[in-house]
Amino acid sequence: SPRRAICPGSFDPIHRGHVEIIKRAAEMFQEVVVAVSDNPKKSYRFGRPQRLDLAERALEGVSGVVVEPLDTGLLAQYAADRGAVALVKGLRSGQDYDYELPMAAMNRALTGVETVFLPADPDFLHVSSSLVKEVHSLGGDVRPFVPSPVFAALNEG
Ligand code: COD
Repeated sequence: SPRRAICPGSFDPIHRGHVEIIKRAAEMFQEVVVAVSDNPKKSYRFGRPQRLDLAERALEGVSGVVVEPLDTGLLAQYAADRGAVALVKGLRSGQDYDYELPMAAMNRALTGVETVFLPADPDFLHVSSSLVKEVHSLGGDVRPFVPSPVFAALNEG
């Protein structure tokens, strides 16, 4: 059976830091599922269909990668249902690590799914969905940080 991994996230919107981590995961695993979450407690700039569509377009041509919705529910269960051996997360800082470590331990305790941490590429250490949205809304040029379909979507409204 294929060694499958999950790259979960809000992807609101997907940016180049995400794409870079997903491509590295695709080198390590036979199949990578990019799982676009929907948390009813979160308010998103882009609705889930658009976040899915932008992720698909940003990852076009990257082999071994599929984009799927992650419905409300346990990520660990979702991973187990798909037979995934690992979750892959990018780490930008010690703060990311402090946030991710208890979730990694909890997910492993729940279903045995491992979490693989990849250090963020230094070129994208400063890139996050929230900063992309803020900089763009204040008139800054975010083209270096996002795939072009995302730049177009940010300009649409
Ligand atoms: N470089 C490298 N990696 C990056 C960068 C960057 N510049 N920016 C972000 N990342 C990584 C993040 O570390 C993260 O791992 C991933 O990309 C996605 O980022 P976001 O911001 O789109 O996604 P989050 O952090 O909002 O995703 C949250 C999850 C969906 C993972 C989380 O809410 C979850 O696990 N939900 C399921 C509910 C559940 O099971 N809860 C119990 C958990 S124990």
